[in-house]
Amino acid sequence: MINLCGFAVSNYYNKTKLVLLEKGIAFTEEEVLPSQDEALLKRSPLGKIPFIETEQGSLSESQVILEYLEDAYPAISLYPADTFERAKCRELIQHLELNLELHARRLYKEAFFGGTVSEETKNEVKERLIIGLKGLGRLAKFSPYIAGDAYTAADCVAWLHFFMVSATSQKIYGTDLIAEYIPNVKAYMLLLEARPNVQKVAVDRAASMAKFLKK
Ligand SMILES: N[C@@H](CCC(=O)N[C@@H](CS)C(=O)NCC(=O)O)C(=O)O
Repeated sequence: MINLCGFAVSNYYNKTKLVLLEKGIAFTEEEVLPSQDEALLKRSPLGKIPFIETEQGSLSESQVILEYLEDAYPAISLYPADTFERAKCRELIQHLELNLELHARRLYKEAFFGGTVSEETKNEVKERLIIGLKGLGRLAKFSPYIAGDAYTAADCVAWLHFFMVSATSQKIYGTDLIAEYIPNVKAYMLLLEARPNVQKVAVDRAASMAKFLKK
């Protein structure tokens, strides 16, 4: 049985959880906060979450975990069968991570944690997010799913990153950059949110967020 460790405020945790749910893999959840405690560093090399524990040992890095789950549990596949299409699906995931999420994260301190971010950083991040969004717009198919006619791991990842980048840009810039640069995104998000497992992750995320904000 897989043990998923982390907490449901984290996009990376939710990405891993959604894929476990969509693939119908049995798993337990253990609430673990990131830290530099020696005990945690033995389970996750940088003290980050998420990580999973398997019978063979623990595994960190959400994308590596997704690839492992795909290899170890192929019965319900979240990647296209065709080799090139599989690569295109991974290309989308990589773009979402590198050209959206990682830029937006530089704003989280002010958007969600009561800190402040310099105007210079805000301007730089906005510029990079717009470049990333335009690039993603060139890659994404939305027909109706992001990689084509089948629901894939790239949709699991896109749903989470779009949510966070949208919330962050509204807080910092007063505008939803996702809606501005990806015109079909509203219908796309509604399509994904009709899925029971997406709904479960959203409900758990909201509960975890409320608990986190109370603290
Ligand atoms: N590349 C990692 C990122 C994981 C990550 O940054 N997790 C955050 C929580 S959302 C964390 O543990 N932060 C603590 C830290 O950076 O020390 C992944 O995809 O799993």
